[in-house]
Amino acid sequence: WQAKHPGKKYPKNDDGTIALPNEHLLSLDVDILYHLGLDNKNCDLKAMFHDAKFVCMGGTKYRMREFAQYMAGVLNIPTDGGLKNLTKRSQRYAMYKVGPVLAVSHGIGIPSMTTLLQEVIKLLAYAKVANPIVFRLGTSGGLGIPAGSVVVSSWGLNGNLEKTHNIPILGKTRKFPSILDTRLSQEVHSLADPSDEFQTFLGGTMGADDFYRGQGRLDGPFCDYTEQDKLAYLTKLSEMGVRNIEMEAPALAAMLTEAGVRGGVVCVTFLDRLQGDQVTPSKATLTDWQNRPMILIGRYIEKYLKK
Ligand code: R2B
Ligand code: URA
Repeated sequence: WQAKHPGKKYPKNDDGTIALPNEHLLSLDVDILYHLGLDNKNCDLKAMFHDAKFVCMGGTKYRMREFAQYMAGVLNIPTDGGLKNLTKRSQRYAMYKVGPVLAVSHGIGIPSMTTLLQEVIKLLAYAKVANPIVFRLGTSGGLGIPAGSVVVSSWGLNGNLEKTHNIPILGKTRKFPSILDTRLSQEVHSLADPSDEFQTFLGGTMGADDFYRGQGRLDGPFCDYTEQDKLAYLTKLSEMGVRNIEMEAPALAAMLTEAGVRGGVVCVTFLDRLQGDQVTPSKATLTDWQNRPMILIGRYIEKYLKK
C-alpha cells in the first residue's frame, strides 16, 4: 500500500477514515464479517457504527457488558431498552454500543483477539469512522508491583523477547513491530489520580502465547525448569522494563500500527509474579479490581469528548 501511496505513512484517507490496504477486498460483492455476524451489504454499517469513536475490547462478554453499562453512566446515556448484543447472530464474541463507545469481547489470546480485531478494523473502515481509538482493558500478572495495580502499556513484547508480533504467513514467519502510541499511553497514565485506591504504572507488557509455561509459571501440568530459571526469566523481563504479562498486547500493538489506528492497553494485575503463580484473591476482589482499567479509560473518553 505504501509503495502505491508515496509519502503516506499509514493507510488513512484525508478525512481520517481507514483506507484498508488490501485491494482484494475491492473485488468482493459482499464482505462477511463472519465472527461479528454482520456484513457490508445487508447491514447499513455506516448507520449503525459511524459515530463509534472508541472501541474498547476485553476478554470476557460479561466484563464488556459491565463496561458498556459503566460508560452509559459516565456519559449519561440512557439504556432503557437494555443493552443489545450486536453480534447475536454469531455467538462467538459480544459487542455493545453506547453512544460513541463500542464494547467488544475478544476471548483469550492472540489468535482470538486478532480475529476479532481484524473484523473490527474492517467494520470501522466500512462505517467510515474518522480517527477511531482502540483500547484493550485487560487482566494480567504484574512484575514487582502490588497486586491490584494498573499498568498502561508503553509497548508490547512477545515471548521471544522481541518488540514484534510474529506470525507465519504462507509458510514464513513475518514480524510486525509492536509499537503503541506514546502520547496516548502517557495521557491515559496521567489520568491516574493520587486519591485512587490503586497505583497506576506505565511500562512494557509481555504478551505470551500460553498462560502457564509461556508465562514462566511453575503450576501448569508440565514444567521442566526450576524456580531459579523462572525467576531469572522474570527478572530479565523486569530489567527490560516489562511491568506485566498478559496474552494479547504485542499483536494488538502491531495490528493497530499496521492499520494506522491509535490504541492502548490498560490492564489490572491480579498477582505479583515475583511472589507466585496462582491467582488467589476472591472472586469479589477480582471483580472489583477489573473495574480499575474501566475507571481510567472512562476518564479518558469523558475528557476527550469534552474537548
Ligand atoms: C489476561 O487474562 C487472560 C488469561 O487469563 C488473557 O486473555 C490475558 O491476556
Ligand atoms: N492473565 C494472564 O495472562 N496472566 C496472569 O498472570 C493473570 C492474568
